[in-house]
Amino acid sequence: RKFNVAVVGATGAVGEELLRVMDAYDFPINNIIPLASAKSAGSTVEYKNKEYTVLELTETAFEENDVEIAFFSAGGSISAKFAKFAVEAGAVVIDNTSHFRMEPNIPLVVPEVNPDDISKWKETGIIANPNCSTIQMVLSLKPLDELYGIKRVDVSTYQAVSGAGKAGMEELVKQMQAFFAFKLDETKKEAFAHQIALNVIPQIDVAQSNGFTKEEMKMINETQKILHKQMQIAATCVRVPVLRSHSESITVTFDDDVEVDIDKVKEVLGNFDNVDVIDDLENNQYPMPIISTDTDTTFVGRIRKDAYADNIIHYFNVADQVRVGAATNSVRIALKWIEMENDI
Ligand code: 2RA
Repeated sequence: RKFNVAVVGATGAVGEELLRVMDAYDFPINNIIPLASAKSAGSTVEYKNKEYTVLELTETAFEENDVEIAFFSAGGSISAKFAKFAVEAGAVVIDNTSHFRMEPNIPLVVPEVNPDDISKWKETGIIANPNCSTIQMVLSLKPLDELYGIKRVDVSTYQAVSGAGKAGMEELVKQMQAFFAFKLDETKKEAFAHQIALNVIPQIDVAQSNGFTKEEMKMINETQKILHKQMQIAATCVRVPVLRSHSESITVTFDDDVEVDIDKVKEVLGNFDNVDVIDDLENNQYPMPIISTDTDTTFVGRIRKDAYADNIIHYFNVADQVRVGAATNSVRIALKWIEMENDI
């Protein structure tokens, strides 16, 4: 069985990547319906060497094109306005924005971690894709929680500019070019509040009343929802001048009575689906953004026991945020949904 698949936000960074990932995964497609704002309508996108014309996103576009699976990646306000029309047309919506994530009756899914939650899709017709920095973190937290039981997580992120879309990537590249032309002061600062080239910015998304940012609260709330556990979490999210892979320095505190066996920790991480361990410090081997970019794998390394407490470990975690953190996770959700709901 093959499906009519709409991609809302088809000309954005994640929309374009969705098409590439579906191609790589041989997604069972009958027809692709790329949808975008009136501004982008009429342009074309490519799928399996064939060009498709981008149509304007309208309230009737889903019904008119018999859409069965609709990926949304055009911002929260677009999902808020248009997802219901896709559902009314009979499609399952896989939403990559933050709009629906914390609604209790909408599943928030990383297929390797909480696949069973997908069955809840029937209540609303919508499955939410978590925030990119959450996805790569829970992929490593899940096997660790199963092994020992996690009490607390402290994470600092080093997030790539692709998290702010194509505009973020272009801004970094332009500022780097301007630096070499001695014109950095003249470049625009639109995607980020400050210069991002040769800098790091300890703020992603807007301030919250508790002193955290919205990105940090997403990591906290979404992780608890996905893992079905109210563990303590503190996050500090930082933008760095890297193109498209997020890195995370993670400290995990296990339950009080745990005595960590670090070899066992490495074993369960390495055995988990789509997670690889690269961990040979003496030979300078560890995960880095340039290793994970353009891959569908979350890499972990620098795995070590705390110098003082037997129940604490530290490690470094890296993944391509456009793929693992967005497009690939959405495609994996869709493939799991097809398997579960269509008996394939
Ligand atoms: C960022 N988390 O990196 C966002 C994108 N989803 O800005």
